[in-house]
Amino acid sequence: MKETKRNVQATTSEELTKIKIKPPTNYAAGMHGVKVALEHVFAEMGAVRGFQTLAKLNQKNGIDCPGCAWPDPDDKRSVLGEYCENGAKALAEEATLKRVKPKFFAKHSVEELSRWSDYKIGKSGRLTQPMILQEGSSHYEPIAWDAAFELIADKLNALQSPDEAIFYTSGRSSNEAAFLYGVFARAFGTNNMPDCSNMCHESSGVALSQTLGIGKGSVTLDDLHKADVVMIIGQNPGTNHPRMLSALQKLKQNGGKVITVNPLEEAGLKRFKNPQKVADILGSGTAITDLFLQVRINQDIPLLKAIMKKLHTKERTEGGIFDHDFIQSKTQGYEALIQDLAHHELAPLIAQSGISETDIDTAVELIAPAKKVIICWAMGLTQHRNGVENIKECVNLLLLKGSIGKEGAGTCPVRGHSNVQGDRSVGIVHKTSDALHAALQRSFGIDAPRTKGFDTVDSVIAMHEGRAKVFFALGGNFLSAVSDTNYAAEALQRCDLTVAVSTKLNRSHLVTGKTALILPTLGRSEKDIKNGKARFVSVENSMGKVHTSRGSLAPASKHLMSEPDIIAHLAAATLQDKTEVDWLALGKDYDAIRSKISEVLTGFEDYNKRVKDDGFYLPNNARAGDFSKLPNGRAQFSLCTLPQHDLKADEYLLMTIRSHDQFNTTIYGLHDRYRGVYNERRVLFMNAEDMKKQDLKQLDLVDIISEYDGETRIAPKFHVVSYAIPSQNLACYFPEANVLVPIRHFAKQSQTPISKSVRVKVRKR
Ligand SMILES: Nc1nc2c(c(=O)[nH]1)N[C@H]1C(S)=C(S)[C@@H](COP(=O)(O)OP(=O)(O)OC[C@H]3O[C@@H](n4cnc5c(=O)[nH]c(N)nc54)[C@H](O)[C@@H]3O)O[C@H]1N2
Ligand SMILES: Nc1nc2c(c(=O)[nH]1)N[C@H]1C(S)=C(S)[C@@H](COP(=O)(O)OP(=O)(O)OC[C@H]3O[C@@H](n4cnc5c(=O)[nH]c(N)nc54)[C@H](O)[C@@H]3O)O[C@H]1N2
Ligand code: SF4
Ligand SMILES: [Mo]
Repeated sequence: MKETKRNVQATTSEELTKIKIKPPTNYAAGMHGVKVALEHVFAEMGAVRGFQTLAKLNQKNGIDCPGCAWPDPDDKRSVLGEYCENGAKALAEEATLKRVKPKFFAKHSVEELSRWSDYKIGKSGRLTQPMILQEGSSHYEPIAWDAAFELIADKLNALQSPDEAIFYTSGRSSNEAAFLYGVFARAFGTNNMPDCSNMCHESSGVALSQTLGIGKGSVTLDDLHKADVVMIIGQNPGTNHPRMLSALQKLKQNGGKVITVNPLEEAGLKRFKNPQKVADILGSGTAITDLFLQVRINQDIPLLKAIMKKLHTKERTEGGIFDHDFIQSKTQGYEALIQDLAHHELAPLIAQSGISETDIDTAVELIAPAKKVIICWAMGLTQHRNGVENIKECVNLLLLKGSIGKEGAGTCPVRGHSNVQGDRSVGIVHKTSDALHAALQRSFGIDAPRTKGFDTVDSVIAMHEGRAKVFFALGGNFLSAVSDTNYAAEALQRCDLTVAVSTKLNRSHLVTGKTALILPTLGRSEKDIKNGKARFVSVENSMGKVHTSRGSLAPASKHLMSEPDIIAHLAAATLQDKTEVDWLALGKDYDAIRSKISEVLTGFEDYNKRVKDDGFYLPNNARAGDFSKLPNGRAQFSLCTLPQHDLKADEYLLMTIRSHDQFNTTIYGLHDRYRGVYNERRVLFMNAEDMKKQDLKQLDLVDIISEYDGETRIAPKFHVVSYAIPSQNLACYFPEANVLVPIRHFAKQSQTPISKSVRVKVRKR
């Protein structure tokens, strides 16, 4: 048997010598954004096919954008196009005309492919046929669908316990596929259902459930237009949720103010040139941020405490700042919060945040008179050891202002993957609640397991320790998305079988279990036809609205199966007559799946009718101002502790962030236009003074080193780029930097890896 050596991470990109640095831009979108979008679409999809498909993106009865989870307007949609540059790139990536056929796999060994950069791997094209990598083999070979399902069923049924299997989900699956998958995993007998949420907004879910009784945001798109003040903390919408800028533009036109809190002054939050407005294209666009607070990494809690302390002082002297009616009738813990604030001295809070007192005073002046406040956030708050408390501190401020449960106010955790919120709503969670247990029993005759399953961190450790042996992924790129790449690679390689249901090739297909399967599936943009009938799926956006998505392109290959069909076949092959469920019938008919969802889950009553009509909002108690399920029927104030990092003189906190040309581990291109970086991803953004201290010049090559629990992790060969970032703070891109993130370091309560505050040193090469 020939041993193959797989690269778990391509350490250099092909373009290493072509790096070019320009000053960061002052605005987002504009005609340049349109040009880049069209270049991607034309190159991958062809012009006519591209234009026709773009016209259907995010339109009613059209294709839900496969990019982020930003919502579409409820009423009118823009005829000029209801998408952004990165939505177009996401579509182009999926709807490419390039194909990865069996010939491709016969030509390139797995070992060879693993030496390609992530960019080159992703650009190979769409997967076309089920493929198997037999134990000891160097190349993938075609396998028939039935044989693939039989092999998976045999491996699953040979396990000593169902808990030796893991069923991962990435957030692009439809509600229909995700629901069936969750029912199958529980019928098989495990709650081991990690999902990308664990690495993403899990901290938001935990914090919001505990304080407001629902693990989702409370605002709608319309609220965002109507707020007095919107705070955007730890989020880069210009790149990751670009259509949010149109909403912020409307807010500004209505007289609302925007406060941005971020270690980087992201271009998209400076100015927005709406490509649909002639005046914007010709002129300088709309200024988005009124006040930029350049917080040090993970020092949001000291900043929020300083703001709340100053608001409280104003409340005592002037009055009318806090909403006492709301606080008295709807909340619990106000006195304790005020006492806690009194224990903190203002000066050290301000010093710790890294922001001047003048700027904090300006923030207080903006927030004090506001009656309607919204706080938006994303990974800049969730991916820290204190990720849950970061969000609880935001909730504290909103509760003081009575800004929950009324128009123009509330929480806005901005979700990542286009259906990550929906997957959670329909049962992708690593535990089974009492209500779900009872409903599954009633509707499917299934006795779901009661023990808590593995999340992503638990899964990696369990595979590494040999406690899990089969890893099945419904989408995603687990190896490159999770922390501690080398450890995760060892973990996956110890599995007997890894299976990936995927649209495109990625590194998780190359660093695998002893046997590996690729099951190619339809993308959102493709027609899903069964027995001559077109089927549609449904998804939930970041603001809790469930709606349809209908593909319109011819499938990338005639061998593709839809995700619900794949799950149905998996379940039928594995469970045979162990359940009464007619899995294959469900896989064929999504109306039947939706009827089951109506039976099992509250909020989805009459699903088929309501989703076909115009979509519907799921119930949201926080939006309704109903906290009756919380202790004493009240929203909860929380006492949050200050983050402690105690960095030594030569240590830094590193945040691993997204460039403008990627979608998570999918690399669309090698530029990060707004930040002025071209042709290279291995860059390390560093403060100029810190560079001087370390005797580093622009574009010097360095290794980044993290040391945790006596173990050293190294990310080699990064170019230093001088950037306006606070001292002792650094930034670079993931997935390249994931080798540095220690698997056992994650947020308390949510277990979200500390991807935004990794303690590192920098060594010149
Ligand atoms: N084009 C594109 N769109 C995407 C994605 C993509 O990769 N590409 N990914 C999708 C997914 S799954 C997600 S979850 C979202 C992610 O969306 P974001 O959370 O916007 O993505 P990140 O690049 O991780 O950026 C986090 C931002 O937080 C800031 N930040 C980091 N640490 C801190 C901190 O301690 N405090 C504060 N206040 N700010 C901090 C960073 O400077 C950066 O601006 O985007 C989704 N949309
Ligand atoms: N260091 C660091 N690590 C991070 C983060 C960070 O900020 N820093 N962010 C984290 C976050 S927020 C997230 S959400 C995770 C993302 O983790 P994942 O969701 O696992 O990763 P993606 O890169 O989004 O997955 C891309 C792959 O999904 C497959 N795919 C695309 N569309 C479809 C589809 O329609 N169906 C199926 N079946 N497959 C499809 C393609 O094969 C593609 O290669 O990464 C996390 N990792
Ligand atoms: S904002 Fe998000 S959902 Fe909307 S078009 Fe852009 S990528 Fe797609
Ligand atoms: Mo995410």
